[in-house]
Amino acid sequence: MAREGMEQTMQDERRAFLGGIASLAGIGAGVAAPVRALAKAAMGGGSNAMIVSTWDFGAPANDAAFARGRSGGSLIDMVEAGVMVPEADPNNHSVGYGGYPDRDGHVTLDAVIMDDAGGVGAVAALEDTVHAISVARAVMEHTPHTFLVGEGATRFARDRGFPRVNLLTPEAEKAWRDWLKTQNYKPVANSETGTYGAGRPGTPGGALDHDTIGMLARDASGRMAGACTTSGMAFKMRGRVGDSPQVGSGLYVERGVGGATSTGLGEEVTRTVGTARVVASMRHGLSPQAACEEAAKHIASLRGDAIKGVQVGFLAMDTAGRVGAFCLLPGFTYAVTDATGRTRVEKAPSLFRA
Ligand code: SD4
Repeated sequence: MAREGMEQTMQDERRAFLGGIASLAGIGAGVAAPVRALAKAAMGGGSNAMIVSTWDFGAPANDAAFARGRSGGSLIDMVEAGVMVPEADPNNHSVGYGGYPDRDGHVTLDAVIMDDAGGVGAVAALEDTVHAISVARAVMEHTPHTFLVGEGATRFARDRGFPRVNLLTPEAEKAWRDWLKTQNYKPVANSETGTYGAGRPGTPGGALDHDTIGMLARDASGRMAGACTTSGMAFKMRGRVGDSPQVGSGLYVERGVGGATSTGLGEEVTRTVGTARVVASMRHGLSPQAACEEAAKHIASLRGDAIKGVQVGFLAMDTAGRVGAFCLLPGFTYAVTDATGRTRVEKAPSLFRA
């Protein structure tokens, strides 16, 4: 789809989404848990928020999130707006539109969004929809559930007015057809910072294999929210769900403590409920940095040789705005936006040298 077409689609989608919220707002008193969830989710945000997100391509996403806060958005509005940037980017081959498909040629998306007041929405194996994060938000705000998957998630997206979009771009289809010749599947560490867009080496954020954005936002009072979205591992088995949409694996946020998000080979995070572990360590007094290190070391001691060459990265922020990041292999980067809106990209320290 041409860029203009994508933009039009996104505008339509946003309108449909906002229309849904507006009609709910008219329902009045005596309603429904989903509407109460919406009220809770609207807390926090505004200017002077801090934002962190995974990988170099987190920088423009953070900027979008910060701008949404400046224009009066809540923390949930901010993290949604932020991760929508890579979701809509056809050059990012593993988040949203343009993501690499599964083995059977279907692009399937996983996403979760979470506030610190018990609000959670997630989707997995969602198809034909650009903004998985907005569908996850709709699950949180307009259903009594926390997680919809597969055909049900896709049908819910249609019912909520999210337009049907073919996510498989010609570039992604070509990569899949090339892969079919060998069908060699091996996750490659740090593919996220390799090439960005076919034939455009050297720009950050590309993914030949897998990549994800996880984002955490904290307002001046210490309230927090987070989002995580991905198309998961390229050429994965049909039906495979990674860590990203699972609360406690791809993302966890706890009021009064902080939040954490993960990236890398999802199976290694789900085995250990990695982000719930990071936040639990923070609750018990570890700094965000020490908590990320503890979780990565736990994976290493549990898995031994099985994680040779495997990347996992954790990124955490506490309610005081302290940030920590740690990974198994060198190469995991993350973007930090301070309360003035300045963004920098940092390299996380690693457990192993290579
Ligand atoms: C997954 N954790 O589906 C995701 C992929 C990822 O950076 O984060 N890549 O396993």
